[in-house]
Amino acid sequence: MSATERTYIMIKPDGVQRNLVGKIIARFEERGYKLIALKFVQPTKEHLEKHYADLSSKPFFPGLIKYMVSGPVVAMVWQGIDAVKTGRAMLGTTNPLQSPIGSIRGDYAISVGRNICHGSDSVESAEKEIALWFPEGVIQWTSVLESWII
Ligand code: RTP
Repeated sequence: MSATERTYIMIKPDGVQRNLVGKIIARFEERGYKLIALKFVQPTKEHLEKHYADLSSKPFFPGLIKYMVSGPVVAMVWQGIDAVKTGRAMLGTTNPLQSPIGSIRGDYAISVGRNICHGSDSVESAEKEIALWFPEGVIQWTSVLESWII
């Protein structure tokens, strides 16, 4: 387990349109994760087909792409201990109806086809997804908070 583990978290179009961006970001900040990168993106169909390539044979794939292309998403990288696994736990299960109360999907969603957020499912997936969504790289920065506290 590494303190520099990174995960890719994305607020899907329904999360943006339901004004849940601030609440979702707050959960990661409050849990103790460090925001590494964030941007608002209107993804193309081709980009989403790459992101969801593993699901291309699933019957829900065309509907998934249509949903994901329907509006802008918030693309983020979060860093901290066990970021991938804990990030997924914070999101909840794929189907919000089975997602525990207290998880993002369990608190804010009821439909598998409109489940608000995405989180990488492994460290390897996170690396691929971060490269796909942030080909420009991320800003390297260090907190100088301690020097502000006098
Ligand atoms: P995500 O990749 O979006 O974080 O979701 P996940 O790992 O929890 O679930 P995955 O199986 O990778 O499915 C990706 C997204 O496809 C939609 N989906 N629809 N209609 C259906 O039965 C169905 N199943 C999955 C969801 O939006 C899911 O998040």
